[in-house]
Amino acid sequence: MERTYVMIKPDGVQRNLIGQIVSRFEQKGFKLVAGKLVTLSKETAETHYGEHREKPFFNELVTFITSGPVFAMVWEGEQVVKISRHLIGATNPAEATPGSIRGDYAIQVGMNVIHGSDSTESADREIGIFFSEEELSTYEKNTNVWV
Ligand code: RTP
Ligand code: MG
Repeated sequence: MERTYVMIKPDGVQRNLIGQIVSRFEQKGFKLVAGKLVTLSKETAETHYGEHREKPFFNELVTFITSGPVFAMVWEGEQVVKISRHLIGATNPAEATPGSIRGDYAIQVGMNVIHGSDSTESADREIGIFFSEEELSTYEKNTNVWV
């Protein structure tokens, strides 16, 4: 089953958006495979955003993403990479559709609340940066048993 890496950025954590964002992924029907609150080192941030190393906003991006804890997650489901990008919305919140996470919660491109992998290859790479194999849970959901 396909997996993606999703990360609530420091602005989203500070603004108490973890619960609402997790809820959107749960309600969509995806399965949470891993999640943790973690503060990124400069090295981890530079590795994660390595593709942007030459961009003018790179230093600003690394400074921002290391400025406080992020909530790192792995979500699983059919077409989860593509569908998560739709849930998240356009990179620039000014262009993000209302109803998307960035469209509803963000204003600035530099503080756009959430990250989601842009391809299955990126997802595999990013999951490997943030989680060990033991941290990824494999389980079935059977709601009838619990209530
Ligand atoms: P992300 O990787 O964080 O999920 O965002 P994305 O795929 O939608 O966008 P990407 O092109 O990968 O850019 C990574 C992050 O860099 C910041 N950015 N700033 N100042 C700028 O023009 C600019 N452009 C991009 C954004 O915070 C973006 O999420
Ligand atoms: Mg990206």
